[in-house]
Amino acid sequence: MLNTKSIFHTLIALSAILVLGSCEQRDTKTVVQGDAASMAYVAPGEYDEFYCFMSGGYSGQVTVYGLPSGRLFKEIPVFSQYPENGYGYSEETKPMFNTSYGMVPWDDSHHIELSQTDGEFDGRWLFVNGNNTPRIARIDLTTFETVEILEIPDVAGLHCAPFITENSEYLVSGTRFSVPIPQQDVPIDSYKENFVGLINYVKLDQETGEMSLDFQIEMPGYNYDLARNGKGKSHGWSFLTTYNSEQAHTLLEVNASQKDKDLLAIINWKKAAEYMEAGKFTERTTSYYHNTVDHSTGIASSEEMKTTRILNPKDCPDMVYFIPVPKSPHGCDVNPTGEYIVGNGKLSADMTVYSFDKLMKAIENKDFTGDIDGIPVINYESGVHGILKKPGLGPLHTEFDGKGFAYTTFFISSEVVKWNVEKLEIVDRQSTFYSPGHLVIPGGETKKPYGKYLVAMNKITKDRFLPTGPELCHSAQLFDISGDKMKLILDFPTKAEPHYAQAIPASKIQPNSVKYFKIEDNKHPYAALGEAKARVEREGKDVHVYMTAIRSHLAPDNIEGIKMGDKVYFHLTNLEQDWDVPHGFAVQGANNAELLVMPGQTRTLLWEPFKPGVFAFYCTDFCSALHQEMSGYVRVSPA
Ligand code: CUK
Ligand code: CUA
Repeated sequence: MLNTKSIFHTLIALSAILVLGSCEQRDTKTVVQGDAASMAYVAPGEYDEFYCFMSGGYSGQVTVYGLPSGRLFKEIPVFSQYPENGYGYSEETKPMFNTSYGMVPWDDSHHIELSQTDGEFDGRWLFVNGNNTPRIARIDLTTFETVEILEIPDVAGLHCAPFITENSEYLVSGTRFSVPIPQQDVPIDSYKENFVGLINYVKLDQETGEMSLDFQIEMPGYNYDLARNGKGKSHGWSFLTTYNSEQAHTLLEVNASQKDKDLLAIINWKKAAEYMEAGKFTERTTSYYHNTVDHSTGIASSEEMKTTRILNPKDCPDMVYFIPVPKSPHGCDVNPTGEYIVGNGKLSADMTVYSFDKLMKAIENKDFTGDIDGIPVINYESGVHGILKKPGLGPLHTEFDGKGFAYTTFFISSEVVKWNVEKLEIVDRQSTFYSPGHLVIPGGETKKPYGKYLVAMNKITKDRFLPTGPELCHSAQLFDISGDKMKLILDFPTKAEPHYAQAIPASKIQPNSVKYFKIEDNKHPYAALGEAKARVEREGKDVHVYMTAIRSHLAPDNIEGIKMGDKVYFHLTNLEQDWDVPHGFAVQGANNAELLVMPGQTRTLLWEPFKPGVFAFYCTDFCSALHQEMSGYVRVSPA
């Protein structure tokens, strides 16, 4: 029998071969079926059937695609500045980046999560994590704008986030890296004594979707990787994969993968909520920011929060459990009925499927093999439904089609495998090009998957598209899964590196999409709600230009009286009340880029004159036949 180390080295060697050598072009002509083009074809003027939201990975943003066409509709800026629409440059949006670490205008986003009602997507909000500087953002799906960002305190790498419960009660997240809490200057090799893991429960306001950090559960210093919440019968429970149960602090000699098994954490969050009610928490002083956009003004502002509430499993019995999971698990996915939990061990040759009923029985019978820091460890055999033997190499993520099948990506062997969850039988496998990470089936993580399509998001692109220098777009591949066999029907490029994605029927979003903001609802303090109100007001060194834009002029268009040392605030209100008529604004030498203003909205550009003279400004969005005439001058005189 191979020992674990040699299995590990074999896997590493295999992956090295794949990465370095064997991404040779495979003949996909035999894979793509004759009618593939018509299956992915959406005729001019027709709409796609699904919206597909993809995380942006290291871009920190979210992108919106249509399925089955694979057409890119929009990039929604979330954690990073975005020149296309001025997000993070305008005075209204800058506060979105405030954190307890200062202003952080670039992050890494991995997982998106659509809001749910009764275990199905409801099309109201989209949540996404900020991985590096731990945060969760909320996007309003009527406007496709980021409207809220909540920092999560005392964690490092909020990778395991944000996973929603079936009625959008909570978003669950876990720290990827355990760290000293509170942060302090300690030797790194004091990891075992000083480093702590936290699992965070963010409560959602059921009406507004607004997030608040309800409580954090103190956990052993492991790495918490991915989570899913139960549904149906398992509603009320969270499941999280962990790795590095060795608590190693250096990966030299693959410290973190010595053990044969890591642990799956199982949390009864309803019980946790009861402990909160009963006051079983301790309050800790900390600092984190909550940034929200005021609905009536469109202005973001930040509030610093100073305390957090901690539940410790030692004081709260029957709240947290562990069960062994094959080594270095990554994905953790719950099937539509809520009965099966799939743990994907990246470095294990097999996949373990847990049974919720069996787990509950084991807990009831106290079928434990011991405990870790007061957290009972469930006997592995008692919780397992079965093992899917040798399905492929490097299983990462699993989604479901609602017909009893699971689909798992295999990073190392570059394929998607379809298997029967109940019977643990493999029924189909198809190559992907190359090395898929996550995959998405519309509704594939909900109680009622829509099935039909599967998108594999590949980590390696190599030769799939025309080369664009060293930086290649990432590659997504669309499969038709309506039949017994998966059919590859389309390759399409993606922006940055999508990790997870979710897809929802267009009918759940399209009817609610806002076409413009109503001018009478605009309560921005510097709005000019009509061209007659356009004016310039001076307050000491601050000059406020109340500017309006409507096809086809900017008012005022000649501005004088500005002196060196002034700060000029151009508050541009777009007076249009029609769909698809933004106006742009750019002023020469602006130290702060440009603006793009949606109909009915006000946006502000801060401009600090750099030398005396007369400088041009103009609209940047070709808005009418007189667009080129939409311009003006600002005169700057010596102080
Ligand atoms: S992760 Cu990237 S492939 Cu950040 Cu969910 Cu698995
Ligand atoms: Cu407004 Cu061009």
